[in-house]
Amino acid sequence: MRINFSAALAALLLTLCATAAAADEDGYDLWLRYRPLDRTAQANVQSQARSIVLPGAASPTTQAAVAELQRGLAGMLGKAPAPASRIADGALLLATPARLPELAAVASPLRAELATLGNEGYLQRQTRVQGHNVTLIAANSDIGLLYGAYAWLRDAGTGARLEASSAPKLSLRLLNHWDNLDRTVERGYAGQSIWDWWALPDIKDQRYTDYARANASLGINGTVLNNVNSKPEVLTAPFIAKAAAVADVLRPYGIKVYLSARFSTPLELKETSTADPLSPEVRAWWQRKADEIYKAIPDFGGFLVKANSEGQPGPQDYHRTHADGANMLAAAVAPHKGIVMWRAFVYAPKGAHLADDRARQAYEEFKPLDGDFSANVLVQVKNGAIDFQPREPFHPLFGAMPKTPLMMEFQIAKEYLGYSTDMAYLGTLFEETLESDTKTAAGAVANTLTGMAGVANIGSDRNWAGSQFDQANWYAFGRMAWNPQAKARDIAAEWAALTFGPDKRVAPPIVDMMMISRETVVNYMTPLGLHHIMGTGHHFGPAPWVDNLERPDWNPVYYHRASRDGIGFDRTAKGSNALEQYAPEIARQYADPKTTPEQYLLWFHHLPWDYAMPSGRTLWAELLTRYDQGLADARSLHARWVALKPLIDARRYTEEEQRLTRQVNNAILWRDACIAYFQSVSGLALPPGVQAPAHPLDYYKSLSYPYAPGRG
Ligand code: GCV
Repeated sequence: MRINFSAALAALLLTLCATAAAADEDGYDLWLRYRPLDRTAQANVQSQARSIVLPGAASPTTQAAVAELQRGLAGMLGKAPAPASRIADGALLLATPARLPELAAVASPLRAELATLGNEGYLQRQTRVQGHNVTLIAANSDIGLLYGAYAWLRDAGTGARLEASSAPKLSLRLLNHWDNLDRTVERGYAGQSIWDWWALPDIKDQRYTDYARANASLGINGTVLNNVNSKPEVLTAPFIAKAAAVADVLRPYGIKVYLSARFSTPLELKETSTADPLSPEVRAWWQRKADEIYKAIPDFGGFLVKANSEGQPGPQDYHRTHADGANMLAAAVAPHKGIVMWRAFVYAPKGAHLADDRARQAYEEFKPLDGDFSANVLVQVKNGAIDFQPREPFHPLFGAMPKTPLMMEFQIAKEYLGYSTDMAYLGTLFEETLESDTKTAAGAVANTLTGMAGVANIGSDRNWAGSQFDQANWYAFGRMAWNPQAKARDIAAEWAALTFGPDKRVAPPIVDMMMISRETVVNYMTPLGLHHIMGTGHHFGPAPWVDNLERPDWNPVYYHRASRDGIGFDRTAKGSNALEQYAPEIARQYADPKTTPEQYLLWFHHLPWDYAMPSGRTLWAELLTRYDQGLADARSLHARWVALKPLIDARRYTEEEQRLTRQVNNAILWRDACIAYFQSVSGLALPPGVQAPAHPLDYYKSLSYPYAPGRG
């Protein structure tokens, strides 16, 4: 027998490569995996980074940049260049005008370009410096260099062309942790809080540094450490020391620490006799407290406040306005250049007169205060007027408060979208909201945004986010906070290549899965503009029948209003008229069901079951079609993943396969329970071909989940 040795060797190498590519991963490295590149890419990257040169003295931030470049190059090339002090051909040169005076020279062609990039932007260029061909990462500050280093590594890892230059479009790019001091996480589905308050300040987990690296790689520049449902203790000396220890770790990475403040803190700590924001005693207390915090954390970002909402205390308890409350805190932090982010997520307190429509309340309370807030106050507004639903039209406050800086708040944790079990890539949700302004001449969203906040999905799970695919939501939030005009598909492509490798057989099909995943969830949970029909309290699973909670607006029946005559919430002039809160162009368009986008139909209209849909089906038949579509797409997500099995490491493959199987079951549950319920209300037969629910309605009503995760 003749053996073809070269063919055998090639086959062996292929097998070895496939095995190496499929080595198990646990997801801890996130998108900063830095796995070996193929030889062509290696040669290309190596030619740009034969040495790493940083003129001038190192700072903690440049040390982080150089260390990350070395880590990345060691992973991708197998060997990292040592830092060098001399510029030579092939150097990767990190420079600011202060570090390399020729960048500041009038004759420098880069001077004008750098001037447009602000403090945090960066540019990358193949150029000649001091007679040598170099790859230059230039910025106006060390933090710009760090961002530039991460961008260069991202491009190297995905094979992307170097971005010429980039600067953040929003100045505040924050994570909001809903983490409690006992390490539980409200609406957290990824284990305990990463902040080990008990062990701090002495023990600073390595995870804090890796958290800082991951966030800096996206350009996130602030983090609120604790839950908006805050406790007074977080502002006592021991906790200030703990927060200071975290701040020390995050500082080199350009991330400021903020705290959620409970409005009644001084009163509850028994250090004042009231929490009235106009009381001199209270104002003096907050001033002293701010001074104390800034002594420990000189670059403390400021306070996030949830007031007069869901039982939280606030200025209205003293017949003061949100502006009175926010401005009192703002005065305390202003001397230190701190800010206050005052949340607009409010709805009528218990016992008070309930607005006809909960969706109206934030606008009603805040719009009249436009112009009353101090300069260092931002009003933080959820993306939609109800509460992080699988789909909501954008919040009418965007565009309505021209004199007030607004921050948009998204929820990265998927409280209403199947936790960390169901795959739902939120890039498409963020994009849909952020591009809303292109649909209205009044320019609703982008014009008024000055920052973005994302309720974090991070926890102590090894993979950080509860599932591999939930990492993509953290990633997409960060990339869109840097550039709200970025496209969800581009971001998914970047993430998939960094997370699963650039193999064309892997990343593109994963991107296609991600891009349909959130619509899939919308279809099997709340199609056609339905909303808030989830289980009570935990918000898991369907419960459209719930009608007995103490507040009307906690009940799903309040939101879907289904009866014999039809379904949907009439928010036109005939109903709650929440539409009047939108720009006139939007209000006009959405006033007529024929011109309302189908995805918002039942959000704004109550329509008869036989209403004729553009598809030619009745509304009833369309609703059933959407539920079936959701289930079919959930099955398709699973099948597509199974097809990728040979190309994905066994550990991550199995983790996701189990989740997608469960997602199919969740989709069946949602579809069947909602169809059973809406049929019981409409009294209509299922059209031929539509499969009847597996169980009678009472079965679905009997299901309960007392131990569902995520409660605060
Ligand atoms: C932090 C929803 C959530 C609550 C959350 C609240 C908020 O109601 O269910 O858990 O509380 O939003 O955003 O303040």
